[in-house]
Amino acid sequence: MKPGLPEPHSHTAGGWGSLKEVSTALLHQRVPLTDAKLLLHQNKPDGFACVSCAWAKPAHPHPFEFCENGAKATAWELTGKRCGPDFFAAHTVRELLAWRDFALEDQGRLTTPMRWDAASDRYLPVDWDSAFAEIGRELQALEAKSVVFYSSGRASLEASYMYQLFARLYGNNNLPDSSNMCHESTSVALPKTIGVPIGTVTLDDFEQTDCIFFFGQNVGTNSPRMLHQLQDARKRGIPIVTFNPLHEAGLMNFANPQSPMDMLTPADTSISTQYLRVRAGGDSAAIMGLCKAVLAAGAVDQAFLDEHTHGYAGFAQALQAVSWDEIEHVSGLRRAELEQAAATYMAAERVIGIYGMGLTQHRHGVQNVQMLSNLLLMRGNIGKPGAGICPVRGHSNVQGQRTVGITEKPELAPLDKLKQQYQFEPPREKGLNTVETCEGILDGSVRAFVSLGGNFVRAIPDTARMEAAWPRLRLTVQVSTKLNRSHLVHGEVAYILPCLGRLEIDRQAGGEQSVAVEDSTGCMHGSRGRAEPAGELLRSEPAIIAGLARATLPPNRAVPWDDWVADYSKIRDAIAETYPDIFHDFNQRMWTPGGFRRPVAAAERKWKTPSGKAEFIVPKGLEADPDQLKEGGTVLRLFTIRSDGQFNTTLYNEDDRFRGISGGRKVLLIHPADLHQLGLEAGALVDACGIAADGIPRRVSGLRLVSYDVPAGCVAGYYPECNPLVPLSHHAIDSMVPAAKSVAITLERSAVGPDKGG
Ligand SMILES: Nc1nc2c(c(=O)[nH]1)N[C@H]1C(S)=C(S)[C@@H](COP(=O)(O)OP(=O)(O)OC[C@H]3O[C@@H](n4cnc5c(=O)[nH]c(N)nc54)[C@H](O)[C@@H]3O)O[C@H]1N2
Ligand SMILES: Nc1nc2c(c(=O)[nH]1)N[C@H]1C(S)=C(S)[C@@H](COP(=O)(O)OP(=O)(O)OC[C@H]3O[C@@H](n4cnc5c(=O)[nH]c(N)nc54)[C@H](O)[C@@H]3O)O[C@H]1N2
Ligand SMILES: [Mo]
Repeated sequence: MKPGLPEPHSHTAGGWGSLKEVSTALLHQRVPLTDAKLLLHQNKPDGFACVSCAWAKPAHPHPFEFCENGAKATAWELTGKRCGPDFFAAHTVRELLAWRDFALEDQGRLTTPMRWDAASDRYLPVDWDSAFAEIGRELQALEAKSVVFYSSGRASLEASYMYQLFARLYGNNNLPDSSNMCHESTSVALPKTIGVPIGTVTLDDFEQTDCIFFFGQNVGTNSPRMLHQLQDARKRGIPIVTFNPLHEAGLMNFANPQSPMDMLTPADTSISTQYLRVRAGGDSAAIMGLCKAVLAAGAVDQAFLDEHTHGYAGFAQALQAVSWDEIEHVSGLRRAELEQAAATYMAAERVIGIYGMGLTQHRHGVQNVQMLSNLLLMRGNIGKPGAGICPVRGHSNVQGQRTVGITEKPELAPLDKLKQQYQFEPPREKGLNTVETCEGILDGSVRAFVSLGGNFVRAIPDTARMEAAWPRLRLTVQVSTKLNRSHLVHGEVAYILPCLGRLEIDRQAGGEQSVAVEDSTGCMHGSRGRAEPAGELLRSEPAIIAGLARATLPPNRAVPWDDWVADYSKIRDAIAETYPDIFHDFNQRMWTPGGFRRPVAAAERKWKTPSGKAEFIVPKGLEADPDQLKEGGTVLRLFTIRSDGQFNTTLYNEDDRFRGISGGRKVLLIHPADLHQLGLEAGALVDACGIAADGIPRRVSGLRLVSYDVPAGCVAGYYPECNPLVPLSHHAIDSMVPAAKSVAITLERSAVGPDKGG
């Protein structure tokens, strides 16, 4: 450890601290005891799929197949608190706009459909039929291409399928979703390299692997159930090599709260065997270094390269041409460290490459993923047991939404099939993704925003510009469980439509209904809600989509909205008809323990690329932000992170236990050498200022500096508090994922007083 740096945080992910956090969350949310017991059904065959992350659900689950954060997400949804008409009567929207995100969601579950009343600036209760009727009239009056249908990745396969059909029957492919801010870089990168848009590994591969490489994913906070697989791997003596600018607790040590022995013995399992503190944005360079070392050692799998790949010669040339100086400079890592990691890689026969937002949310987000694919391909580590590429998806059904047609790219939707199945002419024009939607709102070409879950206004870049443009929208419709900022920044006609969550019993004319979701490993699982609904007026997402569709679209006897809502197995039959390869016998197979897997050609070494081979892709350049960052001087590179106390824009609390941060989220983690160079001190309040090429001023005021062990030149700040600093134009080449992990900023001492808020 270098002198002058703070002590590393000795926190361990998991362990007794986790159990305490869970009971605190249940108490704070006033979850009734009967509902708390529901946790036993989480991620179990015949139970419900957790509403937190998308990590795989094993066929033989642990007695408690949930983690601290999954339990918190459950408590958050099963809360005893309610946000009904009385609450809205007591507060104008203008007043609520000054509230913190935490306070908004902490009002509890929405209970009643609400319509914004301009005269009183309040949301007033409205009945479902009048809500649907007015929204239908508004949508009919608008031009189809000016309406956007956003979805957040939590909605079930059934709801998502109905939603995409609604948009296409209405007349557009404007179906941006949360993955446009997340793993779209994966969905663009992998079809070009290995011919599938998703990862290739399953839980079985974790049992057979002999080495894991881990890039930019914070497992202890964001997919804690995966710690089971990592811990098992470590017990077998498998090396885990981690690339992350921060020393993340979950990647260092883990005590398994579901294994009493682990809790009683002080010796936690150490997770990473080598930890490389790459600079934010330095991964393409770091992986180039690994590949260069493999080439130099002559350790490629030549038979695999010859039989299965294309483009290796060009890639090898690029490896020879790149200098170690450049690799070291851009990655912030030393050649010796990278050679050591490469030696571990070469010593293994079966390697899994895992990654998250640290790779995807960059200008080179697509290239970063392709570089990982290049590394794995060099030694045949794709399409054999114990090896493969493993993007860790975010929301619990975000991968599944794409599978059933939520996409703005018409070529990815089975439009001819939909045409034949539903007797209509589907729109063929490319739709708007998240960034294009924002551009359309800014230039006035987008007039209406319909949202199936999520908190778009808070999740997107350029908060201040976007919030200013929002009121120009004619119509905003938010289908939600909890109050959030996207309800308060709204259009001229604005509705909040409260829905059931996945944990609740969904009673329809045909009895209690179940839904299905797809996990990160391409496995589909049934999910049955067990809690009493949070309110009598709530409707399910399928029922709300059907209500909107009936009120908006001309009658079409080929689309049986009412029958679907009465009995979701009929929606699944329709999905199976559209996608027989993936979903044949959907209703029979959905309760398979461990889920049923969709076909993943690359996992069998079938390459669905134009050349019929897996492709090596030569990187375009290693520098993270060629168009944005001036090296050195006073310019810092900000990467935005999630704390232990949040699920995306939902805040459970304001502390970040694993990183040892307390006293509010408006902080920047900064290296002591940068403090010194800038003449600032720990604890100082600063304004962070954007310095984007577009010249638009961007600022977040009153951030407290925390001296922290980040790579020099990089600072870390929380999402969404730092989103006003992310320029809308600063996004991944090709995938358009906002480059939230690499934003150029400068710091100024603040004029304002302290503000702990977020
Ligand atoms: N509890 C909880 N669970 C969640 C979520 C949540 O907010 N809370 N969100 C869900 C969603 S939608 C998603 S997408 C996932 C997100 O899960 P992750 O993919 O883990 O995303 P982040 O938390 O943004 O952090 C990414 C990690 O990358 C590191 N990092 C940052 N920049 C770089 C870089 O340039 N290179 C490398 N190698 N590392 C870097 C950060 O230090 C951090 O450890 O989690 C899902 N699960
Ligand atoms: N700077 C920066 N920005 C980022 C990121 C980052 O790392 N840095 N990460 C990006 C990523 S990876 C993502 S995925 C996006 C997240 O963007 P979103 O998915 O849009 O945001 P969430 O915060 O997950 O949405 C929370 C809201 O969803 C609603 N909700 C919860 N459950 C349900 C349900 O069952 N049904 C319905 N209808 N509504 C429900 C609640 O009202 C809650 O307030 O943010 C992105 N933005
Ligand atoms: Mo995400």
